Amino acid sequence: KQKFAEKAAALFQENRAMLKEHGDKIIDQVAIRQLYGGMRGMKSMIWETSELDAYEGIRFRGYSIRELRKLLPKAPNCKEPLPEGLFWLMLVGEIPSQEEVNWLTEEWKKRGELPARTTAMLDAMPADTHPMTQLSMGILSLQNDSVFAKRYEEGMPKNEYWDAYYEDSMNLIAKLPRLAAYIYRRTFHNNEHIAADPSLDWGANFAHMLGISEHADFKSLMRLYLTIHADHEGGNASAHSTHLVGSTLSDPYYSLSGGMNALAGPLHGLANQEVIKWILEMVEELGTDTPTNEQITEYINQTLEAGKVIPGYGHAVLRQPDPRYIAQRHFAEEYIKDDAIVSIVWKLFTIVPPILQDLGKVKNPWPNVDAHSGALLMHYGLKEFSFYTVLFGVSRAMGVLAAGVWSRALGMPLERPKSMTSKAIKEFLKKS
Ligand code: FAM
Repeated sequence: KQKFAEKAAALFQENRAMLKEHGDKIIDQVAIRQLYGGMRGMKSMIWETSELDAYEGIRFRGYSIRELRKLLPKAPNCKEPLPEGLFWLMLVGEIPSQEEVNWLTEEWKKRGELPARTTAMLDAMPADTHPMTQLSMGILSLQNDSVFAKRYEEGMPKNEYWDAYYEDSMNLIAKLPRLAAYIYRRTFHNNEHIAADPSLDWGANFAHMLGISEHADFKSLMRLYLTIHADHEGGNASAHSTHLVGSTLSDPYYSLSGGMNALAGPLHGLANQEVIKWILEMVEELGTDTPTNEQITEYINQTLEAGKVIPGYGHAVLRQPDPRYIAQRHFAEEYIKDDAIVSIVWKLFTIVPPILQDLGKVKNPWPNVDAHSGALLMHYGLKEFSFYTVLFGVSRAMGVLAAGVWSRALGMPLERPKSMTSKAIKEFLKKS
């Protein structure tokens, strides 16, 4: 917190001076197409924690996923990074030492308990409530304890916003694995729960509480998964929703719940459930888990002819295979290369892109993060794919909340862009 405070105060002053001198410089232009086209590519916000390059993919504070898998501190006997380290990096801007990450692990353990009202509320919901609905509501049920909301009500001055936002974010991230594991066990395992193991780090403890496999490799997978899904710069729907809600000075609970509602859409985070559902339906329809290239091609064409998208392929910004896909592929190559579903995922990598390219309209024919994740989870026994987006959400919380702390520290105002009507566009065109 102290390290963050020093860095944030310095950047706040720097930005003030920079804006005084350069605030009126034009950094981008807006075409009418972008107003109708989901604001693609429009530079419109500040996001400190990560930046996306269309060809290289995501970089967290300048580090690629490949570099982070080497550089971030690790748990004993595990090759994958501890996600706690990525949170530290996003917040503080420096690769943490092992001691610093251990401190964060311990801190989240202390803050991890769920209040009884949250589990009581979840227990009162029909078991077939989608896990993402349960996650969003579970997060909101924690809002009673918001430090930010309480201190705001008591008259907190602006220069303390970040401090209260930080406390809430730390509390919320600490609780998310327990909340998510509770949702999983109540929905799919007769409401039989597994207590947290105080000897484990954040990601491994999550894996343990899910109760699927005590295999060390599954814990490694969870650490990798929670690291690579954390952030994808500010414009993606879950990040931008969290950012927008937070800009009204709603506290982190309201903000993250909003972000999770955006993640729950099939064009965004829900794509991970859609991918595996689509693959399993293919296996069932063809009656084999070793389909030929011709059979897969036929199935892809059927999907497209039905007017549907191929889940896990395409991206609003990326124009190359997603490095988050590649990281998961490397994991699969090392640990589970003979898995039948993984083999289908790899075949799709060669078959889907030329087909999408031939459509002539798809800007990125390559796989995104969601094309691979389900096959890995299935292998270790996490087969209930309607839960997959919750895993994405637990990870995404780290990025969007770290960014939220920065937004409060930098004094970001209420977000309020300008909208236009089609009539106004016509009038503009008449005049131009
Ligand atoms: N399969 C079939 N058609 C696709 C496609 C795909 N995978 N990806 C794009 N297209 C179509 C798209 O529907 C649009 O068609 P229309 O003009 O007829 O509406 C056209 O190609 C141009 O789209 P684009 O400019 O290439 O993509 P967008 O920036 O509009 O959309 C995605 C990006 C991700 C929504 C889109 O590629 C898609 O629907 N992919 C499948 C769903 C998916 O995997 N989402 C997860 C994205 C992931 F990274 C995440 O957020 N977790």
